[in-house]
Amino acid sequence: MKKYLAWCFTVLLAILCLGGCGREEEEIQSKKLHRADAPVYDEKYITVGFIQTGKESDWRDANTNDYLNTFTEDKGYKLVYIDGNSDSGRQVKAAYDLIYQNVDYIIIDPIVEDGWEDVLEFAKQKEIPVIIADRGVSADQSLYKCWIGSDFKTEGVKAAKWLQDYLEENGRKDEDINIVVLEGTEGASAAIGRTEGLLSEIAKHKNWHVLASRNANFTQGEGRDVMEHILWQYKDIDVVISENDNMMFGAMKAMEQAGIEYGAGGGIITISFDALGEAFHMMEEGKLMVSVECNPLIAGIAEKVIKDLEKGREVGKVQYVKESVFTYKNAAQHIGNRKY
Ligand code: GYE
Repeated sequence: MKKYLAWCFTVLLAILCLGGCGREEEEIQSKKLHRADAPVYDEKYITVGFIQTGKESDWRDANTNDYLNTFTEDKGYKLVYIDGNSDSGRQVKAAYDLIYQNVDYIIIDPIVEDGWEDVLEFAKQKEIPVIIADRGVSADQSLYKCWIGSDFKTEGVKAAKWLQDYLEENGRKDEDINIVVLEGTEGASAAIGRTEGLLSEIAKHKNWHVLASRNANFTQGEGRDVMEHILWQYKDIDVVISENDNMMFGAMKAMEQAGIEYGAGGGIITISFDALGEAFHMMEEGKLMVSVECNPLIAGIAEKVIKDLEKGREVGKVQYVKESVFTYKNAAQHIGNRKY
């Protein structure tokens, strides 16, 4: 009898263990591979999925290169780079794919703020940490580890404050000032914040008037097209504020074509954002009068976050990058030591 009981106990234990191990195995599988074609990443690397917005600007290229140079195999990373192709739906789908592939971390530069809740919820369920970088998302902060990027509203305020100082210095404080704004992609936090900052300051000046504020999608081509239309419509423009350098380069082409003067030498006052290489040349030439810096070097901070998370440390929820303001007066002095 004793022998029989011992036998029964052993069998029961084996069944329980098998059931338990099976469930565990199932769980691992469901976490690992939801699709037959999902790649299996080498465990010796930390696999980082990076979903970029696209290739809309020089800023974006600098930002992409920064990720490619930071998350390298010799430092122990496998970077899965995905080009969002300026399509927010494609970005969300890519996030699902990365979750199914069970990468270790996901970094997203979201094109627009909205539409991320479900996929972030899913990543959280699957315990894949997500870092939001550059532009933000409207989803609840509990759905991602942290956000790293620029204070876009402050950038907008800085641009308007520069204009105020410039007009004062040039005895134009009380003149009526007609402003044109070229906005970045609709729904993108870089555009939302900059517009908000600009408008909050513009509203403080009764003699400043916004003639037109139009979306040109952060691209040079659209900057040129939109500016062409604006120039047909309005003759008395004092200031063009472009929410990035590339749209301003396009707008400059449109002004040149229309024979309209702009820049430090006289004519339309030119203000933009980013302050990347080409903008410095334009400022040196006096074509661009000011560029509010937007720092694209975010990957190093993202890497630090990942290192901290690997060690089980807490990370700051909101992390701003450092940035400054450059003008046609000081560009020459800084151009030599610019990293982007
Ligand atoms: O200013 C612009 C770009 O999100 C900060 O996006 C970024 C903006 C940048 O394409 O040039």
